[in-house]
Amino acid sequence: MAPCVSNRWMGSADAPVGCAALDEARARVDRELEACAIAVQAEIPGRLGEALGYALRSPGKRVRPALLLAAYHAAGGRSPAVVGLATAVEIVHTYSLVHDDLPCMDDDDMRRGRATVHRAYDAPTATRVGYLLVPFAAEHLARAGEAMRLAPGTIGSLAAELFEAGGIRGMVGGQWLDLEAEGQRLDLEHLTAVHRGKTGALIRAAVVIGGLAAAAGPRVMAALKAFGEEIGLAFQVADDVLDATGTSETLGKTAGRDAALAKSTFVSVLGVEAARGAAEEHRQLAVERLQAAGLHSESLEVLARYIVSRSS
Ligand code: GRG
Repeated sequence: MAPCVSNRWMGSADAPVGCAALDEARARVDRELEACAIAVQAEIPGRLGEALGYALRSPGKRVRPALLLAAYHAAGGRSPAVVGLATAVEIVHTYSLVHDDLPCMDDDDMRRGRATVHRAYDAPTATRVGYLLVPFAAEHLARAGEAMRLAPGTIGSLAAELFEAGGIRGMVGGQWLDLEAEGQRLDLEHLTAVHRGKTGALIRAAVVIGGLAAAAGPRVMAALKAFGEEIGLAFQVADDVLDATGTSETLGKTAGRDAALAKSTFVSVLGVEAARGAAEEHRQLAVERLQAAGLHSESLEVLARYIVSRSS
Protein backbone atom coordinates (compact mmCIF):
# COMPACT_ATOMS: atom_id res chain seq x y z
CA MET A 1 0.00 0.00 0.00
CA ALA A 2 1.37 3.40 -0.96
CA PRO A 3 1.94 5.70 1.99
CA CYS A 4 -0.81 8.22 2.64
CA VAL A 5 1.23 11.22 1.56
CA SER A 6 1.11 13.74 -1.23
CA ASN A 7 3.37 13.53 -4.26
CA ARG A 8 3.02 17.32 -4.29
CA TRP A 9 1.87 17.41 -7.86
CA MET A 10 -0.51 20.23 -6.99
CA GLY A 11 2.62 22.36 -7.19
CA SER A 12 1.87 24.07 -3.89
CA ALA A 13 4.32 24.48 -1.06
CA ASP A 14 2.17 22.21 1.08
CA ALA A 15 3.79 19.65 3.29
CA PRO A 16 2.81 16.10 2.36
CA VAL A 17 -0.66 15.30 3.62
CA GLY A 18 -0.52 12.81 6.47
CA CYS A 19 -3.90 11.21 6.73
CA ALA A 20 -4.62 9.58 10.07
CA ALA A 21 -8.36 9.48 9.25
CA LEU A 22 -7.62 7.35 6.20
CA ASP A 23 -5.15 5.07 7.96
CA GLU A 24 -7.57 4.46 10.82
CA ALA A 25 -10.53 3.84 8.52
CA ARG A 26 -8.47 1.42 6.45
CA ALA A 27 -7.44 -0.57 9.53
CA ARG A 28 -11.04 -0.80 10.80
CA VAL A 29 -12.64 -1.59 7.43
CA ASP A 30 -9.94 -4.09 6.48
CA ARG A 31 -10.66 -6.04 9.67
CA GLU A 32 -14.36 -6.15 8.83
CA LEU A 33 -13.70 -7.09 5.18
CA GLU A 34 -11.47 -9.93 6.36
CA ALA A 35 -14.31 -11.23 8.57
CA CYS A 36 -16.66 -10.96 5.54
CA ALA A 37 -14.20 -12.88 3.37
CA ILE A 38 -13.93 -15.68 5.94
CA ALA A 39 -17.73 -15.88 6.29
CA VAL A 40 -18.36 -15.84 2.56
CA GLN A 41 -15.79 -18.56 1.88
CA ALA A 42 -17.41 -20.72 4.57
CA GLU A 43 -20.82 -20.22 2.93
CA ILE A 44 -19.72 -20.55 -0.71
CA PRO A 45 -17.06 -23.22 -0.98
CA GLY A 46 -14.76 -23.70 -3.95
CA ARG A 47 -13.57 -21.35 -6.65
CA LEU A 48 -16.40 -18.80 -6.43
CA GLY A 49 -15.99 -18.38 -2.66
CA GLU A 50 -12.23 -18.04 -3.13
CA ALA A 51 -12.70 -15.39 -5.81
CA LEU A 52 -15.09 -13.49 -3.52
CA GLY A 53 -12.46 -13.63 -0.78
CA TYR A 54 -9.84 -12.38 -3.25
CA ALA A 55 -12.04 -9.38 -4.17
CA LEU A 56 -12.99 -8.54 -0.58
CA ARG A 57 -9.35 -8.67 0.55
CA SER A 58 -8.04 -6.51 -2.31
CA PRO A 59 -6.06 -3.66 -0.77
CA GLY A 60 -7.80 -0.39 -1.71
CA LYS A 61 -7.16 3.02 -0.22
CA ARG A 62 -10.60 3.00 1.52
CA VAL A 63 -11.30 6.66 0.74
CA ARG A 64 -15.10 6.21 0.72
CA PRO A 65 -15.22 4.50 4.15
CA ALA A 66 -12.92 7.19 5.57
CA LEU A 67 -15.24 9.92 4.27
CA LEU A 68 -18.29 8.16 5.72
CA LEU A 69 -16.68 7.78 9.15
CA ALA A 70 -15.43 11.39 9.14
CA ALA A 71 -18.87 12.73 8.15
CA TYR A 72 -20.53 10.59 10.84
CA HIS A 73 -18.24 11.90 13.55
CA ALA A 74 -18.44 15.49 12.28
CA ALA A 75 -22.23 15.26 12.58
CA GLY A 76 -21.97 14.02 16.17
CA GLY A 77 -22.32 10.23 15.66
CA ARG A 78 -20.67 8.01 18.26
CA SER A 79 -21.47 4.34 17.55
CA PRO A 80 -18.44 2.15 16.75
CA ALA A 81 -20.75 -0.09 14.69
CA VAL A 82 -20.78 2.64 12.01
CA VAL A 83 -17.78 0.86 10.52
CA GLY A 84 -20.30 -1.67 9.14
CA LEU A 85 -21.93 1.08 7.05
CA ALA A 86 -18.49 2.13 5.79
CA THR A 87 -17.74 -1.49 4.89
CA ALA A 88 -21.02 -1.79 2.95
CA VAL A 89 -20.08 1.24 0.83
CA GLU A 90 -16.62 -0.23 0.22
CA ILE A 91 -18.20 -3.52 -0.90
CA VAL A 92 -20.30 -1.68 -3.51
CA HIS A 93 -17.14 0.11 -4.68
CA THR A 94 -15.31 -3.24 -4.87
CA TYR A 95 -18.07 -4.73 -7.04
CA SER A 96 -17.83 -1.74 -9.37
CA LEU A 97 -14.07 -2.20 -9.79
CA VAL A 98 -14.42 -5.95 -10.47
CA HIS A 99 -16.99 -5.28 -13.21
CA ASP A 100 -15.21 -2.18 -14.54
CA ASP A 101 -12.11 -4.29 -15.21
CA LEU A 102 -14.00 -7.02 -17.14
CA PRO A 103 -13.18 -7.56 -20.84
CA CYS A 104 -16.64 -6.19 -21.78
CA MET A 105 -15.86 -2.90 -20.01
CA ASP A 106 -12.34 -1.46 -19.49
CA ASP A 107 -10.60 -4.84 -19.96
CA ASP A 108 -7.79 -4.36 -17.48
CA ASP A 109 -5.24 -6.80 -16.06
CA MET A 110 -4.14 -5.04 -12.93
CA ARG A 111 -5.97 -3.43 -10.01
CA ARG A 112 -4.78 -2.47 -6.54
CA GLY A 113 -1.34 -3.83 -7.39
CA ARG A 114 -2.64 -7.32 -8.18
CA ALA A 115 -4.22 -9.25 -11.03
CA THR A 116 -7.84 -8.23 -11.64
CA VAL A 117 -10.42 -10.82 -10.56
CA HIS A 118 -11.06 -12.06 -14.10
CA ARG A 119 -7.30 -12.45 -14.65
CA ALA A 120 -6.75 -14.27 -11.35
CA TYR A 121 -9.85 -16.44 -12.02
CA ASP A 122 -11.91 -15.97 -15.22
CA ALA A 123 -14.51 -13.58 -16.61
CA PRO A 124 -17.63 -15.65 -15.69
CA THR A 125 -16.35 -16.00 -12.11
CA ALA A 126 -15.55 -12.27 -11.88
CA THR A 127 -19.03 -11.45 -13.22
CA ARG A 128 -20.62 -13.61 -10.52
CA VAL A 129 -18.37 -12.10 -7.85
CA GLY A 130 -19.60 -8.61 -8.78
CA TYR A 131 -23.26 -9.64 -8.75
CA LEU A 132 -22.91 -11.39 -5.38
CA LEU A 133 -21.21 -8.41 -3.78
CA VAL A 134 -24.24 -6.14 -4.30
CA PRO A 135 -26.79 -8.04 -2.13
CA PHE A 136 -23.95 -8.79 0.25
CA ALA A 137 -23.43 -5.03 0.69
CA ALA A 138 -27.17 -4.51 1.23
CA GLU A 139 -27.26 -7.17 3.93
CA HIS A 140 -24.15 -5.69 5.56
CA LEU A 141 -25.69 -2.21 5.59
CA ALA A 142 -28.92 -3.44 7.17
CA ARG A 143 -27.07 -5.47 9.85
CA ALA A 144 -24.84 -2.48 10.70
CA GLY A 145 -27.89 -0.22 10.96
CA GLU A 146 -29.48 -2.71 13.39
CA ALA A 147 -26.26 -2.95 15.43
CA MET A 148 -26.28 0.85 15.65
CA ARG A 149 -29.93 0.64 16.81
CA LEU A 150 -31.05 2.96 14.02
CA ALA A 151 -34.78 3.19 13.34
CA PRO A 152 -35.98 0.98 10.44
CA GLY A 153 -36.90 4.14 8.49
CA THR A 154 -33.34 5.45 8.87
CA ILE A 155 -31.88 2.14 7.68
CA GLY A 156 -34.24 2.41 4.68
CA SER A 157 -32.94 5.92 3.94
CA LEU A 158 -29.34 4.71 4.10
CA ALA A 159 -30.12 1.87 1.69
CA ALA A 160 -31.97 4.23 -0.66
CA GLU A 161 -28.99 6.60 -0.66
CA LEU A 162 -26.45 3.86 -1.33
CA PHE A 163 -28.35 2.04 -4.05
CA GLU A 164 -29.65 5.13 -5.78
CA ALA A 165 -26.03 6.31 -5.99
CA GLY A 166 -25.00 2.87 -7.24
CA GLY A 167 -27.71 2.68 -9.90
CA ILE A 168 -28.87 4.29 -13.11
CA ARG A 169 -29.08 7.78 -11.55
CA GLY A 170 -25.50 7.43 -10.31
CA MET A 171 -22.63 5.01 -10.86
CA VAL A 172 -24.20 2.64 -13.42
CA GLY A 173 -25.66 5.56 -15.38
CA GLY A 174 -22.30 7.34 -15.39
CA GLN A 175 -20.43 4.21 -16.42
CA TRP A 176 -22.91 3.64 -19.24
CA LEU A 177 -22.40 7.18 -20.54
CA ASP A 178 -18.64 6.76 -20.18
CA LEU A 179 -18.64 3.53 -22.22
CA GLU A 180 -20.83 5.08 -24.91
CA ALA A 181 -18.52 8.08 -25.13
CA GLU A 182 -15.37 6.05 -25.91
CA GLY A 183 -13.72 7.48 -29.00
CA GLN A 184 -15.79 10.69 -28.83
CA ARG A 185 -14.68 14.14 -27.71
CA LEU A 186 -16.83 15.28 -24.80
CA ASP A 187 -16.93 18.90 -23.69
CA LEU A 188 -16.39 19.83 -20.05
CA GLU A 189 -20.11 19.95 -19.28
CA HIS A 190 -20.75 16.42 -20.57
CA LEU A 191 -17.63 15.04 -18.97
CA THR A 192 -18.66 16.52 -15.63
CA ALA A 193 -22.12 14.94 -15.96
CA VAL A 194 -20.57 11.52 -16.67
CA HIS A 195 -18.35 11.71 -13.60
CA ARG A 196 -20.94 13.15 -11.25
CA GLY A 197 -22.58 9.77 -11.82
CA LYS A 198 -19.76 7.32 -12.40
CA THR A 199 -17.43 8.35 -9.57
CA GLY A 200 -19.07 11.24 -7.74
CA ALA A 201 -22.35 9.62 -6.74
CA LEU A 202 -20.85 6.90 -4.53
CA ILE A 203 -18.44 9.34 -2.90
CA ARG A 204 -21.30 11.77 -2.20
CA ALA A 205 -23.41 8.87 -0.85
CA ALA A 206 -20.62 7.86 1.56
CA VAL A 207 -20.60 11.37 3.04
CA VAL A 208 -24.41 11.65 3.10
CA ILE A 209 -24.79 8.22 4.74
CA GLY A 210 -22.42 9.34 7.49
CA GLY A 211 -24.64 12.37 8.15
CA LEU A 212 -27.93 10.45 7.98
CA ALA A 213 -26.66 7.77 10.37
CA ALA A 214 -25.73 10.51 12.85
CA ALA A 215 -29.23 12.04 12.53
CA ALA A 216 -27.77 15.33 11.27
CA GLY A 217 -30.20 18.22 10.79
CA PRO A 218 -31.09 19.74 7.41
CA ARG A 219 -28.38 22.43 7.44
CA VAL A 220 -25.58 19.95 8.17
CA MET A 221 -27.03 17.45 5.67
CA ALA A 222 -27.08 20.09 2.92
CA ALA A 223 -23.46 20.99 3.67
CA LEU A 224 -22.34 17.34 3.68
CA LYS A 225 -24.14 16.68 0.40
CA ALA A 226 -22.51 19.70 -1.25
CA PHE A 227 -19.12 18.68 0.17
CA GLY A 228 -19.60 15.14 -1.16
CA GLU A 229 -20.54 16.39 -4.63
CA GLU A 230 -17.54 18.68 -4.92
CA ILE A 231 -15.04 16.25 -3.46
CA GLY A 232 -16.39 13.47 -5.69
CA LEU A 233 -15.58 15.56 -8.75
CA ALA A 234 -12.20 16.56 -7.30
CA PHE A 235 -11.48 12.85 -6.86
CA GLN A 236 -12.15 12.04 -10.52
CA VAL A 237 -10.21 15.03 -11.86
CA ALA A 238 -7.24 13.97 -9.72
CA ASP A 239 -7.72 10.40 -10.96
CA ASP A 240 -7.48 11.53 -14.57
CA VAL A 241 -4.29 13.46 -13.81
CA LEU A 242 -2.79 10.40 -12.14
CA ASP A 243 -3.78 8.17 -15.07
CA ALA A 244 -1.97 10.55 -17.43
CA THR A 245 1.10 11.24 -15.30
CA GLY A 246 1.57 8.27 -12.94
CA THR A 247 3.17 4.88 -13.46
CA SER A 248 1.43 1.52 -13.24
CA GLU A 249 3.70 0.70 -10.32
CA THR A 250 2.63 3.68 -8.19
CA LEU A 251 -1.01 3.52 -9.24
CA GLY A 252 -1.38 -0.24 -8.76
CA LYS A 253 -3.35 -0.29 -12.03
CA THR A 254 -2.45 0.21 -15.67
CA ALA A 255 -1.40 3.84 -16.21
CA GLY A 256 -2.41 5.61 -19.41
CA ARG A 257 -5.54 3.46 -19.78
CA ASP A 258 -7.78 6.46 -20.60
CA ALA A 259 -5.65 7.43 -23.60
CA ALA A 260 -5.43 3.79 -24.73
CA LEU A 261 -9.25 3.58 -24.68
CA ALA A 262 -9.55 6.98 -26.40
CA LYS A 263 -11.59 8.34 -23.50
CA SER A 264 -12.32 12.00 -22.96
CA THR A 265 -10.93 12.95 -19.58
CA PHE A 266 -10.39 16.13 -17.60
CA VAL A 267 -6.79 15.97 -18.84
CA SER A 268 -7.70 15.54 -22.51
CA VAL A 269 -10.19 18.43 -22.25
CA LEU A 270 -8.28 20.83 -19.98
CA GLY A 271 -4.63 19.72 -20.07
CA VAL A 272 -2.69 18.49 -17.04
CA GLU A 273 -2.05 21.82 -15.33
CA ALA A 274 -5.59 23.17 -15.70
CA ALA A 275 -6.97 19.82 -14.52
CA ARG A 276 -4.83 20.08 -11.38
CA GLY A 277 -6.22 23.57 -10.87
CA ALA A 278 -9.79 22.30 -11.36
CA ALA A 279 -9.30 19.55 -8.74
CA GLU A 280 -8.06 22.15 -6.29
CA GLU A 281 -11.02 24.44 -7.06
CA HIS A 282 -13.47 21.61 -6.35
CA ARG A 283 -11.64 20.88 -3.09
CA GLN A 284 -11.85 24.51 -2.01
CA LEU A 285 -15.55 24.68 -2.85
CA ALA A 286 -16.13 21.47 -0.89
CA VAL A 287 -14.46 22.81 2.23
CA GLU A 288 -16.17 26.19 1.89
CA ARG A 289 -19.56 24.47 1.93
CA LEU A 290 -18.72 22.84 5.27
CA GLN A 291 -17.40 26.06 6.73
CA ALA A 292 -20.43 28.08 5.58
CA ALA A 293 -22.62 25.70 7.60
CA GLY A 294 -20.34 26.05 10.64
CA LEU A 295 -19.24 22.43 10.34
CA HIS A 296 -15.59 22.17 11.33
CA SER A 297 -14.10 18.75 10.67
CA GLU A 298 -10.37 18.40 10.51
CA SER A 299 -10.77 14.83 9.21
CA LEU A 300 -12.99 15.86 6.29
CA GLU A 301 -10.67 18.74 5.44
CA VAL A 302 -7.56 16.56 5.57
CA LEU A 303 -9.26 13.87 3.48
CA ALA A 304 -10.23 16.53 0.94
CA ARG A 305 -6.63 17.65 0.68
CA TYR A 306 -5.45 14.05 0.41
CA ILE A 307 -7.91 13.40 -2.43
CA VAL A 308 -6.32 16.07 -4.62
CA SER A 309 -2.73 15.47 -3.59
CA ARG A 310 -2.53 11.67 -3.51
CA SER A 311 -0.04 9.74 -5.59
CA SER A 312 -2.21 6.64 -6.17
C1 GRG B 1 -23.69 -2.06 -16.14
C2 GRG B 1 -22.97 0.06 -17.34
C3 GRG B 1 -22.88 -0.85 -16.17
C4 GRG B 1 -22.04 -0.51 -15.13
C5 GRG B 1 -21.74 -1.34 -13.94
C6 GRG B 1 -18.77 -1.19 -13.43
C7 GRG B 1 -19.71 -0.16 -12.97
C8 GRG B 1 -21.14 -0.51 -12.82
C9 GRG B 1 -19.31 1.07 -12.68
C10 GRG B 1 -17.91 1.53 -12.75
C11 GRG B 1 -17.68 2.64 -11.79
C12 GRG B 1 -16.23 2.95 -11.64
C13 GRG B 1 -15.22 1.88 -11.73
C14 GRG B 1 -15.86 4.18 -11.39
C15 GRG B 1 -14.42 4.55 -11.22
C16 GRG B 1 -14.24 5.17 -9.90
C17 GRG B 1 -12.81 5.29 -9.55
C18 GRG B 1 -12.11 6.55 -9.88
C19 GRG B 1 -12.20 4.27 -8.95
C20 GRG B 1 -10.91 4.28 -8.32
O1 GRG B 1 -11.16 4.50 -6.93
P1 GRG B 1 -10.00 4.48 -5.86
O2 GRG B 1 -8.84 5.27 -6.36
O3 GRG B 1 -9.62 2.95 -5.88
O4 GRG B 1 -10.58 4.86 -4.55
P2 GRG B 1 -9.11 2.00 -4.70
O5 GRG B 1 -8.51 0.84 -5.41
O6 GRG B 1 -8.11 2.75 -3.86
O7 GRG B 1 -10.33 1.64 -3.92
